[in-house]
Amino acid sequence: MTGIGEAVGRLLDGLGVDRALWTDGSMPSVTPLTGERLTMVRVADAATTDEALDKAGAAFRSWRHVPAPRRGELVRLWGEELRGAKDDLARLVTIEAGKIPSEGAGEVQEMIDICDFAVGLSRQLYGLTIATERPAHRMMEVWHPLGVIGVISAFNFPVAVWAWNAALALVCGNSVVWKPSEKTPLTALAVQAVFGRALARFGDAPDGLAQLLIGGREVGEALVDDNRVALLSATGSTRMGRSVAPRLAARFARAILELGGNNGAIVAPSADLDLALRGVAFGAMGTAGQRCTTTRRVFVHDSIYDGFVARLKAAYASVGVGNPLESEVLVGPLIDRAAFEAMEGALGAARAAGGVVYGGERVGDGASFYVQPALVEMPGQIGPVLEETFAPILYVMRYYDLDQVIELHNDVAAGLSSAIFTTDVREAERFLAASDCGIANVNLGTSGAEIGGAFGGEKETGGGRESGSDSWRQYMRRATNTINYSDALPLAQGVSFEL
Ligand code: UN1
Repeated sequence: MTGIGEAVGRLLDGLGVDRALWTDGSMPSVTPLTGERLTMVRVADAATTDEALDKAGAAFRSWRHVPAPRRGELVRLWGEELRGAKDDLARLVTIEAGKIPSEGAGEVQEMIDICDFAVGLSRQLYGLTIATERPAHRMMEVWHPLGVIGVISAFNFPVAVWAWNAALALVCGNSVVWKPSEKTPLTALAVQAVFGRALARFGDAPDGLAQLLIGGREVGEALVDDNRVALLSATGSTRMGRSVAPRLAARFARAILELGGNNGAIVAPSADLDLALRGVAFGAMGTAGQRCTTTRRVFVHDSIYDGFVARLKAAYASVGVGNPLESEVLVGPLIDRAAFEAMEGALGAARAAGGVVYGGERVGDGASFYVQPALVEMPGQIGPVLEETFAPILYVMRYYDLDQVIELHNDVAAGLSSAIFTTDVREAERFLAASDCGIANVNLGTSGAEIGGAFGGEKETGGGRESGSDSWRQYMRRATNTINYSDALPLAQGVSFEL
């Protein structure tokens, strides 16, 4: 094992991950920091998956009867354990997903935050009491646990997205089966071990309450197609969503889809340009452009275009790119060769469509893929600008009129996140009223949402909502109960049916 391999071994041992799970398997674990293979991870086969779903069903049938505040206690302990393991988990996120240390730590913080949120929620699974038209009747809605929740997560948020789903699902009385990205099995094993510590302290949770299934496409497909899974929450590409959504619909399963984004920001003439520069730079270059919320398009008003874009180019030219374990950089590696090739392809298409590309060069060589983030001045919203390329490419376009640019902003297939930089309250409100995205911000970038809000987007982003606000309702089923406490039987809508 190499230096990184040994560091990973120490981290996994320290977190108490069973060595057999990550030393003698058949699926390679690779770090994008150097491109080297670290270990061979054990994968679930069809029989293991089948058994896991049976166990999850049994766990649900028991857990659903545990009072919700007591279920919250498990999540409270989980949050405590995560606090203790934060540094180690963050380092693993850096090693496996390539995030810079502060973003690795931020991702673990998202897990802690959603645990806190879910603990409070465990005492707030409220339903409504509704006025009835019949005398001496009471009508109310009650929320019940749903069943087994399947979670498919992506490499770029290898642990937080699982926690968003699992923390809510568990306080709502469900069991969880998780298939992480094939690119990030080690962080999955690590957070599962940390969850195991909370389970041990909790004491009497049913076996199989939250299970991890590492494996390839077939494991994900089993979760999609199996009737034992009541709700599937899947994060990934729109292409993946297109295949998953009809299959879930065919068996009337619930779906939370969090798919592609093609997020735009508008920089208006009155914008605080220092703030806008930082907001756009973090949104576009942060996480090496590999967030679903990454800023991919920026529309700059003609009156400030030249000055603002010159400053943006300078920021792009000077940003530190490299191995975040070795030096203080802001941009780590792309996840793999395919990501690099997709970036090259998009830049080629942009040039062919009349775009002028700054940056985008590969930094270093070998088995890892570091790139200088690319800023591309485009003559219009054409060609690759219309698609999400999961890499640090920012398409820059000039605009003249706010209404026109808002229309252009909305004229893409995805609808996840959006932003405007302006100090003009009318412009801000016009944008918020018109943006067709699930997230719309003023004077901050498109990425880096807090867990308290509902997270997700419209159109090809899939329509699902995770994390805060009332997203929890998706993990429960609602029953409307009407109780007649009279000795008469008045029928609704004035219907008469006298025997
Ligand atoms: C994702 O990229 O799938 O808003 C999730 C953000 C993060 C979550 C991103 N809190 O950028």
